[in-house]
Amino acid sequence: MLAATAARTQVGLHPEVETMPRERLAALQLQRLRQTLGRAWRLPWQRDRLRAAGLDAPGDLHSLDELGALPFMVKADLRDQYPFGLFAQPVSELARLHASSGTTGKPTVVGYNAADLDTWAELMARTLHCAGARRGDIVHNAYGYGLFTGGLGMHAGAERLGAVVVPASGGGTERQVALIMDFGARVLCATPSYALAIAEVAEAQGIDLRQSKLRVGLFGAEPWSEPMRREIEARLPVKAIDNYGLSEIMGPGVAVECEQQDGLHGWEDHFLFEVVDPDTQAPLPEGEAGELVITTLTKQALPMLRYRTRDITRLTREPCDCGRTHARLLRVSGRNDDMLIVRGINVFPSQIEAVLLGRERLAPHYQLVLDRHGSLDHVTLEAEAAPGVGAGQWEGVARDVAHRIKSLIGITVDVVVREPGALPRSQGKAVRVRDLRPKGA
Ligand code: DLL
Repeated sequence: MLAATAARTQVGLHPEVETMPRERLAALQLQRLRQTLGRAWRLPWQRDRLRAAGLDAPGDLHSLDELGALPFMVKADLRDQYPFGLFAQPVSELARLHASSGTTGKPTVVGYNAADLDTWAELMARTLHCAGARRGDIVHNAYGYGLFTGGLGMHAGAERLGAVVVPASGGGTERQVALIMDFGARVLCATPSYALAIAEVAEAQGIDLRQSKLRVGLFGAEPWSEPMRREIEARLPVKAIDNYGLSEIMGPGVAVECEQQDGLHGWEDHFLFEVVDPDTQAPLPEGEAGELVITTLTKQALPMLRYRTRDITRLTREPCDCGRTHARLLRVSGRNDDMLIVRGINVFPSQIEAVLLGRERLAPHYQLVLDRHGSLDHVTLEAEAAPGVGAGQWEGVARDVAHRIKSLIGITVDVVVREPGALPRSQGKAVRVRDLRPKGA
């Protein structure tokens, strides 16, 4: 009994919270949700909406079940109140601003006070630790530094953990390879597509990163598939760990896989997770795929209530073999906005990736080109021949991939195989879809 307790308390960087019994976690969540409502209440915009939903005062919420009656927030709310309209305190009291560019209109601006930065660093340290990073490790951080939350978020977490951080940022890939080898990094942080680009550049330079000291990879910020994980793990000597986050909620550090690689633990002492039907917004039972909705429980400068992430995932609260009690997100397959509807069939780029990757004669790079033929959407998959695969074979490879996509996903795509190196390489988030359809169609 004693031994079991001792073993249990060693799970995670913050064992007492990471393995907290679910009833205690729920009590903590309710207490923190009330505090968050109290902060949100300072904003007339939030107060009016909450009152309209039947809440007379922040303390009026008596159970987590009542959360479902509160109104959602969406990305447009942040844009409409650009730049600082949703902050619960004056901007002069904050310590940091980040922004995500987005493809249309104004960027989305998020703010942190000193306490928020402290919480974020703690959660990132916990996230890195959960992935397998330890104090004293050299952490090569190839996430972009700047307004993007990836670089600075990981950086603060690695420092808080007591690791040695190399602030490489994105780009200059040849130099990154040299630094990884020379400094002996044990942990690599990057988008999965950039991790592959690093591996590829190393191979082209005749450097075998499989002989490096790398052991842990924290890959996220974009959707990726199981075959992509296998591809990365074959080319780099790492356990490839998925981690998820978004700037509106905090940045990286919202959810991460443990060594089981079986779903991403969402840190429920800081966030409430719901999955809803994206069309009706009705709550979905555990295990069903739908839109992830997140409420922050400790963010002070920018409390977010029931934020509709547009990300599609499934949630489980089944116990995990690692001993952590926090719910798991079962991979984020993609954004609702990135979902293609091809002749009535919904498909995410990551599903096509899963069919494409691991084909022997193809390199693990691709782009989907959307076009319009008459009144119908048309998809072309641009794939790339693996080095050494002669042009005479490309057509056969293309036919084979088109056939597999048809039989496994049910959609018809044209497949074009291009010469090695023809497709753009990512330095951050990969661009998987080029939409050439006429605007407004
Ligand atoms: O990408 C934060 C981040 C940085 C996460 C580094 C992980 C690592 P944004 O730029 O605001 O923030 O983009 C957030 O990226 O809503 C998802 O659509 C997507 N995304 C992030 N992580 C994953 C993941 C950062 N692991 C948006 N799997 C999110 C799938 C992901 N999609």
